[in-house]
Amino acid sequence: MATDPHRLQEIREKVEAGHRLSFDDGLALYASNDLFTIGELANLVRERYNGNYAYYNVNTHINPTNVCVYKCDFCAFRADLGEDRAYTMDEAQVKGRAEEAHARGATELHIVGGLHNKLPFQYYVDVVRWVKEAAPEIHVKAYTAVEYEWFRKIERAPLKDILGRLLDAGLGSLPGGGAEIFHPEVRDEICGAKASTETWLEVHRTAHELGLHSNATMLYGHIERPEHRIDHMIRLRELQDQTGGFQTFIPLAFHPDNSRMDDIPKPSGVMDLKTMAISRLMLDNFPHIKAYWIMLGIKTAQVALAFGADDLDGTVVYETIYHEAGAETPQEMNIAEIRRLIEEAGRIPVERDTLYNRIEREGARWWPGEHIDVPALAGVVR
Ligand code: V47
Ligand code: SF4
Repeated sequence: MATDPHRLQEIREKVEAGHRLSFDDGLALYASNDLFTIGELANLVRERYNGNYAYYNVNTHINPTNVCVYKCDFCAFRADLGEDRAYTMDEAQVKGRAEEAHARGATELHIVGGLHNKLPFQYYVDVVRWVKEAAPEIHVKAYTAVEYEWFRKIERAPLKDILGRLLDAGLGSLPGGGAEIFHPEVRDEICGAKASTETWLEVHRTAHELGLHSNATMLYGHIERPEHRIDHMIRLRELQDQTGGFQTFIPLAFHPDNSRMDDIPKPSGVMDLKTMAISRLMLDNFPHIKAYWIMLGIKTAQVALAFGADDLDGTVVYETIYHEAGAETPQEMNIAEIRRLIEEAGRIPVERDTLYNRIEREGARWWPGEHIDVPALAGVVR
């Protein structure tokens, strides 16, 4: 049933007063077809937190192996050991990528991959070490909570030790992958074998306790319903209230091609923009909301800058996970293209590093400037 205008007015009053939205408010927003009002409210919060700025970074992805013990229904990236498509990068390949990234002026390497049934934990530590040997100043954002859970299993060591060994090798922060949908009605169905919701949250909590920052994602547009999405956001909001360690929330649009869920159509433009906006409204304690252009498509990502998003992610080179699943976006955008998209959307482009320090740049040479603070976050009334 569509949401009546009085209900949206109630939500508007809460948003304008900086009051926290409830589970029911989130559902009412999803039930509404008034995309303009939802977008306007999200934009209000977006501008309260991040003004007219839109952030991007210069980064590259490394997926060290696609061999994975799990078989998540939505995944088109994984392979079995011995299959033709299966690969595992060696030291020279990893270092080659890091050197190339350094030469292009990248500030970040985003490293995630499969859970290989034969590789020891030391391999994953070495990947981080190889990158730092080849390009010491690059920030390593590595491994999802699902991978950390796997490392804990194969190494039979506490999470703090696992994270500690990776920190010693040069780990800088954690990406937000592996979250999918937390609600068991969906998680059990699409990826029940891998790290549970509780474990995902525990990994991020532990990382935050060690002083690391991390991101969080949500995979939407498949079998989940609005109540599962809102539940997902509220679980993240609760952890963020306790730790404050999350930087950015990234709603990930499901890409069906080559997956075991290829009978499901891609999420629509309305779904993409609603989810972006509702994320901004529900996650009142997250400083940033990212429109990951690789999966949203460049055009939707640009429009999302008016629907709650303040970040476009990066130049991204060598993206595999989405392209295996049918993403038609290019493998990379250059800095000039990203800045033009942002300016055309009426925003001010700001290059940031992974930890949201402004980047000063001359060609491939760069150095971090001041931290991008979001003081308005403190004003949320819970
Ligand atoms: O966890 C896998 C998703 C994630 C598909 O932290 C799919 O800055 C859609 O987490 N269709 C990995 N999604 C990517 C990720 C990420 C991306 C960009 C930035 C950051 C960040 C993190 O990709 C997986 C899963 O949720 N995924 N297959 C698919 N067919
Ligand atoms: Fe493996 Fe990750 Fe793909 Fe699941 S999403 S099958 S854990 S690579």
